[in-house]
Amino acid sequence: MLRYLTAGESHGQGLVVILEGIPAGLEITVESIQSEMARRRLGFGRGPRQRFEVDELTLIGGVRHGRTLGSPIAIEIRNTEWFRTDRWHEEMDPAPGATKNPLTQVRPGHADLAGMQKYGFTDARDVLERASARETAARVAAGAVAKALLRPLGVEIISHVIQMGRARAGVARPTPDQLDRIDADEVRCFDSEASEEMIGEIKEAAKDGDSLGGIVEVLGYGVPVGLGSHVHWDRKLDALIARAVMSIQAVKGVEIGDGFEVAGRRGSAAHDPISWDADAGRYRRGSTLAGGIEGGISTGELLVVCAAMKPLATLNRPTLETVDTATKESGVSFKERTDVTAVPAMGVVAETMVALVLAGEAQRKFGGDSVDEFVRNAEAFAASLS
Ligand code: EPS
Repeated sequence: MLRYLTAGESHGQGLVVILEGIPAGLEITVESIQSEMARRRLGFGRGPRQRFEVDELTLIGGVRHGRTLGSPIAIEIRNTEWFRTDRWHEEMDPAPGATKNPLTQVRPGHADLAGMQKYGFTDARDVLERASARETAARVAAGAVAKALLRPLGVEIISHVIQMGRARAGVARPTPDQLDRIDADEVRCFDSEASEEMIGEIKEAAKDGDSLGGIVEVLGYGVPVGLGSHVHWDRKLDALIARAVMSIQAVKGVEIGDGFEVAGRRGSAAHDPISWDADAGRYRRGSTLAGGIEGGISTGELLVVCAAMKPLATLNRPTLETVDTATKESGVSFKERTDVTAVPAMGVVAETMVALVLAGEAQRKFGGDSVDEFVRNAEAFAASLS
């Protein structure tokens, strides 16, 4: 079983992630994690932070001479702004003290108000620093390791933006060899015509000081048969993926396969037909309506997961009606540096969350203390299928 824990505030000294359950012998380098983290900073519509944030990371434990030891992997990601400027030193100082600028005009749609009530805070910064999507940088670092573990099984996980505001991409699905092309696109969209429309939408929203949400599709190629289980609710692969993806900041909807569309069809047209491919010696499904999961178990077909992100609740020109928690006077929410949209980055984070679930379930199914043992077990299981 794979476990991981992240710590750190958005404008503090940095983030830390500890990942336990990765077998020994997996090749990991700082550069391989860093290149995955750089993908998360992509995307037209991101704010100034992404231009100076470099995600400097240090492998603190669990890796020796470029290989995992089977022990917990600890990664530290320093925040550039903390180490290159003193802008946040006073505001985020861990030593005893108090802020001179409590944030009290709570932002609708953020964790601000509910978090202040729950934890008894009078300054929204006590909530927002941890609620911020900066934390996803640590998840992506862990996800880079999970992806590396899945690769010897032949699993590749990619994502692309299929909707940004009102602009919608066509239905074509990219394959793993086309990921570079997606990452080279300014909004990580596979459909170049739609990409232009999406950029237009972002520019219009930016002009108004507004924000945009959208939808990404995550595709898992080469997912082995048999991950997850039908036997209990908390072992179902679709449930585990839905929880993991829904946990991404600002994600409000998760869909497996054609989940919502299929609900309006008749049963006779809502399921993927099964056939036997004698040449390949395996079963095939004729479509991807179920998104590669039946009864909570992976079928070996393409894994399809969509995630819907709401428009960011911090606006460059705040207009959302709210109340000042100190005075109870109505007004608009406070202003905080922000992005116009983070949908392209969310795709990379969604890949990460799917990878972490699949790597955990693959470890549960195939076990192994070394990568060789893990792969050998997976291959033996695949060979036993008929
Ligand atoms: C974020 C607000 C912005 C984003 C940040 C997430 O940060 P700042 O307020 O420092 O400009 O850039 O995302 C990241 C720093 C990151 O690495 O993704 C928020 O409120 O969620």
